[in-house]
Amino acid sequence: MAEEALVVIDLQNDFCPGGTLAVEGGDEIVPLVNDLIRNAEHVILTQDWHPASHSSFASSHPDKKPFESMTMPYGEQTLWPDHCIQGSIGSDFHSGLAWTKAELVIRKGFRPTIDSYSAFFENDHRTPTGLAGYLRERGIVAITLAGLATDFCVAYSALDAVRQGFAATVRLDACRGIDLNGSLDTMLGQMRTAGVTLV
Ligand code: VGL
Ligand code: ZN
Repeated sequence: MAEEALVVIDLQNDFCPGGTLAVEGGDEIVPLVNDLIRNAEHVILTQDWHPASHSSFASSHPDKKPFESMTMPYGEQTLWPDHCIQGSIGSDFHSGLAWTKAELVIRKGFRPTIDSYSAFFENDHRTPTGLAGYLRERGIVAITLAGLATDFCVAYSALDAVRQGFAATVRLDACRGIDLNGSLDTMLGQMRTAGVTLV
């Protein structure tokens, strides 16, 4: 039977106010996401999960500052403040998130030399997280996405979902964006063009 799943992206302390890579209003979506969780058939969470000194951290590159970018072997990479370090409080889910119903937690960004925005593939667009296979084996054909950040991990996940043949809906009211150099408009446009349903 065709099943649907809710995928909650990176609703972690470091992306909420007070965190090291805080998304404005990131914590405001928690009640909405909890409603979505309550009403979902299946719930999957993603957790940004970096080792200390991850290559996506500006602090790992002596001549770089946060929000600058640099060329990696797999392409351009934005450099971030240190965030979501494995096992840190910043990497924990927001304390108000009703996460217990989750059937799967996909961790990403754990390889030291490559970042991973998407829940499906790392930033080389080649290395899979295993999520597509998991969804297929479970008979899940459509996903709804919510979480942080709209223009990075949510958008990359939605675009990959469509490329992998899943129907994808983004609940914009239950997302918040970083908006770096117009990234929010850019990614909303890319999602619309790709056939992601934005509601
Ligand atoms: C994210 C930047 C770096 C996200 C994760 O969850 O959107 N953004 N790591
Ligand atoms: Zn990250």
